[in-house]
Amino acid sequence: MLILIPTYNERENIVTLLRELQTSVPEAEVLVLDDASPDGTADAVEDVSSELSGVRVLRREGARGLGRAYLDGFRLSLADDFEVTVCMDADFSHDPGDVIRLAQGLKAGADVVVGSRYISGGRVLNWPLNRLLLSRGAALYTRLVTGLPVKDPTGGFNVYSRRALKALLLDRIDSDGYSFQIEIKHTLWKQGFRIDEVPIAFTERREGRSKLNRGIVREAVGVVWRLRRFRIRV
Ligand SMILES: Nc1nc2c(ncn2[C@@H]2O[C@H](COP(=O)(O)OP(=O)(O)OP(=O)(O)O)[C@@H](O)[C@H]2O)c(=O)[nH]1
Ligand SMILES: [Mg+2]
Repeated sequence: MLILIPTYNERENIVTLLRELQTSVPEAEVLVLDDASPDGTADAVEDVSSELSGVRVLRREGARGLGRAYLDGFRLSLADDFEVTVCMDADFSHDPGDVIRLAQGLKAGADVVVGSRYISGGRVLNWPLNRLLLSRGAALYTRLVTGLPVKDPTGGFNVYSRRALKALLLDRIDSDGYSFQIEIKHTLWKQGFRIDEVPIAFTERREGRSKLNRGIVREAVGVVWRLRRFRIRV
């Protein structure tokens, strides 16, 4: 199992998270996908990697972006022959203790397991109302426009089978922010992969600052219409 963690200025969270992962999923390898964080996140990972086994950092250069970082991670996961690839945020919104439970969904026959805030048993803790409304609104909007039958399309705590990642990389993925999460799930759904949702409790980030901005939201608003056009054509 390979756990991919994209980071931008997560120095305050990443080392603690890596330690917790070592305890909860000792057999997993971890690849941190860092976009030249000015706060030295990549150096912090490198420092701790001598002490924790199976921890690496990819120092990305050039254009910054969550989607781009993940695509690099997917390519490396396939190149290294991992059967199971887990994606999670660095800020403790995603509980390291949930990784095993999510990964078990692949054993149950799914190709993609979505850690879901918006199915029965899922929860969001400590989010202001406006943030919750934005996220729930985005989920509803995506479903209405594209028909994607996933209750939490923007979530970033997901597990992919090797088969699904392979298919994904053959497709062209253009978006980057939240819409990247939507586009991946939409692409795999259109290709007929089985997507299961498993409830998670999502918590507001522990330390550091949010990278959510208007541009990311605007991108998502446009992307779902592009996905819909694609749906009508096929
Ligand atoms: N490599 C890379 N990682 C990023 C980039 N933007 C965000 N991230 C990471 O992606 C994950 C999700 O980003 P967040 O800023 O937590 O986004 P969010 O969860 O919607 O917002 P908050 O939790 O409120 O901060 C975190 O681990 C970030 O460090 C980026 O441009 N490049
Ligand atoms: Mg976050």
